Amino acid sequence: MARTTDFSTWLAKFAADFDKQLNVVLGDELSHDSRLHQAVKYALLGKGKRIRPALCCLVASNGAPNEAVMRTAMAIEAVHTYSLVHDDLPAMDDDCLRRGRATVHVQFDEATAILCGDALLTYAFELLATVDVDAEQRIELVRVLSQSAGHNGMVLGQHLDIDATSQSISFEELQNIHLLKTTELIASAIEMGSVLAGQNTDKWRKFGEKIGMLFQVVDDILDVTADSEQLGKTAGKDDAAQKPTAVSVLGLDEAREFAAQLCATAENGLQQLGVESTNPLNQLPSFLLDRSF
Ligand code: GRG
Repeated sequence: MARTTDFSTWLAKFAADFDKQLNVVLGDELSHDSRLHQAVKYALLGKGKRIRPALCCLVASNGAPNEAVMRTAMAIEAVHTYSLVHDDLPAMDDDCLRRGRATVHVQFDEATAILCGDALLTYAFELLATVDVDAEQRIELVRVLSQSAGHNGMVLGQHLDIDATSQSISFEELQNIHLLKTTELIASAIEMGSVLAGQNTDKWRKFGEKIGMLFQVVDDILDVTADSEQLGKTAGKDDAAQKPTAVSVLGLDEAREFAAQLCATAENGLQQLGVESTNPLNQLPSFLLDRSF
């Protein structure tokens, strides 16, 4: 438990630094006096956990990012935030609460929320295009992020997730949805960190897949065990919307056991990657397993 608290402290500090730098960049690059720019800033500067940018920075630079790493991390967060804005729309999950406040279509309007998501997605690639690294690395960053977010990644996962609503699906089918909808982007944040660090991207990607799965299984558990205030989003939503989840398919106890197994596998993966003992990444799996928000 003490190790989890340490990581929480580290993540809170990282998120505060990240938000500060993001605020400056958005002030420079999204300065049009329009509802669209207001909506993008509202969505991006909401109180997110910043897990994905943190993972990129931890792998790229032991958590002490330079400007190129930070810009890459912002691009990943922009894609993630777009997915949340669009997922909350009436045509998808139809939610009114996100990051502890009104969703973008409730705060602004539906057309602005759609355009806000579009702007965030394209802005992510504008950010990446101007990351100050070798051209080959920059192209690799674009490849990894576009593949994980797109038609063979998160968007496909969202489509399959919508199709699976009210259906009875197998654990394997559920895992495939989780892999696409959630894990792809988390694993890519880790892989992009390894691209920036010039390390073996395949090994990091494999570790990222365990972390992404662990994140989603715990998300499914929290949906039934935590309340909306803790989560900053509507709790109990999966059950109400008849979404298949790790809990609905496996049951709560087995889902917890599965999460614990994923945590152990991820910890083992970290040892094999030879991560420095001072890197907070060592505490990440147990933090994700024990998180309550
Ligand atoms: C609309 C293309 C498109 C995709 C949507 C993100 C998503 C895919 C759906 C949201 C519902 C959901 C359960 C997604 C799984 C990923 C997930 C748990 C997202 C929430 O991530 P957190 O908890 O959010 O890191 P914060 O707000 O902390 O950044």
